[in-house]
Amino acid sequence: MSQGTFGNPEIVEEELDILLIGGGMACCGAAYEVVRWAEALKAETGQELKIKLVDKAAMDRSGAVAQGLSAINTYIGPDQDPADYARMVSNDLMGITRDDLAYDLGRHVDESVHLFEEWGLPIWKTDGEGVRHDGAEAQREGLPTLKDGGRPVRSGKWQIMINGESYKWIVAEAAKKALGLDRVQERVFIVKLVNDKNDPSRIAGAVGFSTRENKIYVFKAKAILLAAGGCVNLFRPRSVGEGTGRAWYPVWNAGSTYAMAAEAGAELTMMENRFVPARFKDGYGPVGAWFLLFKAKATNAVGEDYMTKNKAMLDDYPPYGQAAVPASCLRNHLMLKEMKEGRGPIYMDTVTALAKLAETLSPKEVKHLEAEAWEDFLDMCVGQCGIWVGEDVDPREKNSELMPTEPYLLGSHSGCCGIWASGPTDLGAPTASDEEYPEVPSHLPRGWNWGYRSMTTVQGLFTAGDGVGASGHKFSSGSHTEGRMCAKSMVKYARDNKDFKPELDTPAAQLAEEIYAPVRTFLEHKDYTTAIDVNPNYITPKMLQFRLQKIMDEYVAGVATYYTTNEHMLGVAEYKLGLLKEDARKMRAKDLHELLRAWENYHRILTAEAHMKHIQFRQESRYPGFYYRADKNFVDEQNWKCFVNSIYDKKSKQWTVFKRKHVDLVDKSKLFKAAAH
Ligand code: SFD
Ligand code: AMP
Repeated sequence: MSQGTFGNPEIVEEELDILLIGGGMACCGAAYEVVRWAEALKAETGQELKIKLVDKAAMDRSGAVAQGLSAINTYIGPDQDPADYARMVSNDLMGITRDDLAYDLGRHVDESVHLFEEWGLPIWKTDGEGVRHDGAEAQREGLPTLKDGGRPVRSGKWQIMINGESYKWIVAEAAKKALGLDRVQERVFIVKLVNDKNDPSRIAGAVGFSTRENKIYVFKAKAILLAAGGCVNLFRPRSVGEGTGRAWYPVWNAGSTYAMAAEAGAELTMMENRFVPARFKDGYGPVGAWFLLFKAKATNAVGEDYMTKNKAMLDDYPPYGQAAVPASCLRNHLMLKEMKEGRGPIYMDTVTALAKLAETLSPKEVKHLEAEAWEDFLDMCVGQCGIWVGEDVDPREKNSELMPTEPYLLGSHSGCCGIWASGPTDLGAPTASDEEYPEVPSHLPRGWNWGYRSMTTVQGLFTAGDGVGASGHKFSSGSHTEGRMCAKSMVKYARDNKDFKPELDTPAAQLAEEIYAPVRTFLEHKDYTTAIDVNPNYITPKMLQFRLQKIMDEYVAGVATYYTTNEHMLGVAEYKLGLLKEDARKMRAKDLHELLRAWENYHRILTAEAHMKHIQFRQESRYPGFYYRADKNFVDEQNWKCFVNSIYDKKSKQWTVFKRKHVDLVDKSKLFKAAAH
């Protein structure tokens, strides 16, 4: 076999049954679970499945959990109901979520958390006397595991505290151990999915390249799980210049999930949604533990609690404003009023919170608490510690600034954009007639299930975690759970389609040429100038990314306009994105790293376009605090309490955007009866 050179890569072709794209929480869940179902299938029928996982990075530290986390944000526990969870998800996302998906997740997620603990993840515990122990101490003292009735330390209603610096290592280790290293291939970036030659509504494979060797990979597979995370850096980040590279969600989540699914013809949903987290300024440090565990309040510059002061603003958004816990976007909405009217900076009042806690705690406990505050950052956002050290912040003496960040697109955290996915069979009615499925309650909506849990509208293509739209608040544990669900249904799909032989709709050599186009562009033109970055024949991926970020920031409701846009600005964005797409074909790649950057940008552009189109289509401002359509600055329950979905046609390069009916499966009135104001 030839070795391949930069200009002439080796093409490696492989035939599989199941391909997992990504090595994050979702794919780790799938990798662990798939083996169990595949072995059962083999024992039952003798059918042996060829399975592979490819990750563009190294699984131990890839994806959003790379740096670690200090809380698992979704753990239901014995005292709560999955329906309560579905209610919370709906409320936080302004009423438009799929209750079937959230409920299903809620009833399975704890199993993933129990597995994490079994694999060694230290989980904080409350002992019989009500004393809190951090995870390491709880392990040392032999406190019972969650599975055996151990009580976690809740930072909030749904969140539990962990010692999570090595969270991803632990989860990846279990995934690799289950799958076996020969079925894991790291540092392979998947560029596109390939549809079946004989049936374009089916998936047949995926192509990518090695980020270390001159190799192109062409995979054929019956079933593919696409779980490559959300999308970061499509907007100009607040951190530029000396801060470039810092972001809240991982910069290596480049929209691959949404772009590749769209190009394969999968229906997307709620791509207008975004998440704008309020974070500790500059370091993007997490706030959840401060708000929920330490009971801190956020204030404006003169110490006023804007959630209390501006409470009446919530009345503009019935019924969501009346919920006991206002949605994340509404919390931002109240904060932004202070910033826009010149009463910034906004502060997290750490001083008062810690002083209050000290009133009831012993000095030893206070010391421990202080260590916890640092550890919250050390576990998942080390850069924030650098800022506290650099700026001489002692949280007992000095409050820290909060800031709403640039927008992020994701479906697993406090956002719900993503792919339209098939729900559970026993909750959402199948598309077939009621007579065929008499056991399925018929009051549930049709069209939310088409046979295989988590399959997209492209046959054989599955998604999980950030990929699944119209749900959200799954977080790390829920994404892992969705991956496990996918594994089970993919094995079923592979069994049901045993004789299907995928055929790629494009020859491997042509696909390879497409992937290496930025390399060709570079090699052809590099000698035209003496400065490698200055050349009229190509654009560097870095410059192209700046252009994308500028368009999105200034016209599609980025930080430049306090998250505000309108029909006219969106029109300009549409035009400029069109030009950018043309120029994207001239991206160069001077090495494999730039080839990665080039294709990441390509994925970002398509994701950005979907985001823009959906905002353009939805004639209201559903998420005040995340974005405002100044020309439609209201929530219109009558006409827009519906999903906005879209399909991209890769041939014509056109989007079709349309409404899908929304139905509440879980009674939401409970949320509002409990309203505190
Ligand atoms: O503080 C390709 N998250 C939190 N979850 C919690 O449970 N608790 C928390 O405390 C959380 N917080 C938090 C969180 C994330 C981040 C970044 C911070 C803080 C700073 C959220 C979870 O991490 C998140 O929900 C899940 O990780 C989502 O899982 P998944 O599998 O959907 O995405 P991933 O883990 O990012 O993995 C993506 C994988 O895809 C690979 N990849 N591979 C091949 N080809 C391509 N083209 C690819 N593109 C990407 C990646 O390498 C990766 O392996 S807090 O805010 O609340
Ligand atoms: P964060 O650190 O902001 O990502 O938050 C972690 C978890 O706490 C998520 O489940 C958030 O939805 C939740 N959370 C954060 N801040 C608040 C708040 N002020 N009120 C209620 N829930 C919050």
